[in-house]
Amino acid sequence: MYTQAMDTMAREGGAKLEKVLSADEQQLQQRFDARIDAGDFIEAKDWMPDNYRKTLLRQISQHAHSEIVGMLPEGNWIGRAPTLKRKAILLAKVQDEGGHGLYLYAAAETLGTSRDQMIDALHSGKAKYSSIFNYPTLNWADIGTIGWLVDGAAIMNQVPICRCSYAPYARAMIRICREESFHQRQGFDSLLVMMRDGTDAQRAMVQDAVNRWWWPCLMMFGPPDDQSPNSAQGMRWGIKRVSNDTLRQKFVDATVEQAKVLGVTLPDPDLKWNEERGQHDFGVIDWSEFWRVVAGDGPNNRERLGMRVKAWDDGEWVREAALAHARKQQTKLEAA
Ligand code: BYC
Repeated sequence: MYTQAMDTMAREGGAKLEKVLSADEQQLQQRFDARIDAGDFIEAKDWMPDNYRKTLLRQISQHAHSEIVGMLPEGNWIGRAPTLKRKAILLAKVQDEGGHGLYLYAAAETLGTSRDQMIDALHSGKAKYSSIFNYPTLNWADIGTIGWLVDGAAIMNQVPICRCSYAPYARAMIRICREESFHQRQGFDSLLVMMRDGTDAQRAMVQDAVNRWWWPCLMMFGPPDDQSPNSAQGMRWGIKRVSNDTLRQKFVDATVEQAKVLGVTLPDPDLKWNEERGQHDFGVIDWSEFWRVVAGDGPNNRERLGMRVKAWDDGEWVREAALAHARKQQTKLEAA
């Protein structure tokens, strides 16, 4: 049975009360559970339990916010890209991230929340976005490293979401993953050029960027499974298909091989192949840093949110102009 655990309501006094479902609701719930069991996709018009809707809204809106805030650390390097080719690639990538945010806001809107509500939650600091975007981009090698490691981690996490039980989210993810794959490759290619054809100083820049981004990238997958409050229910509902720890391990195993090709060292003395497990062992992640960043106290949280709010305020005239244009078109249509 799915959904039982979250379909309980807490009484004010603390005792739990089972939400009483009407006979019709019980039937709908059973049909929903059977569809999830059978691996069916749920569409926006289908009945769904309130907590399934809430969980999806939480995850999809956070994901959308991550794409939008994720434009900032790379966006500030567009004007400083070393060549025209790299500038064009970076422009396209940052634009893609904006597009991903919009597909995802649209997917979240199908669940009944307006885009304005979601954006208000982001700007007021109530909504989360990925911890990774609260770290600074100090030099050009950071941009390649974001593509290689951050987008690499994102793909690892996002490919299973293409099979998420909520169809509008799954459909959005198929398009997003295709583009993320290009993002990862361009990052790897940019670092490979620096490592193979660059100067010693450029190679040192790459190593320094990898040293700074490696651990925060491992944190992107979320807390360990036994400390992840949302995982069990998310997995039972088919929202999450693969656990945080499994994805993290897969990312480590894939990345070790790529690091060898690049000729960089991953900054973890405990990273080594474990013959028995057929996987790499790796060092202990500093989860206190992760929770600090998630709570708003990372190196760049305030700057990112401040920039985001400023971009929104500065863009007000564009939104007004677009609305005025749409109204004009509508009046013309009605008059024709
Ligand atoms: N950062 O119970 P858990 C990108 C929160 S963007 C911040 O495991 P869940 C890209 C979590 O929300 C990549 N918070 O949660 C863009 C929860 O708090 P709430 C973004 C995190 O949902 C531009 C609490 O910790 N990708 O690709 O089962 C340029 C407990 O966690 C993080 C997505 O959003 C974190 N890293 O699993 C380049 C993918 N991790 O909500 C690249 C979609 C956990 O209860 N999201 N928390 O207050 C997911 O797959 C899942 O939501 C997560 C977390 C795996 C992230």
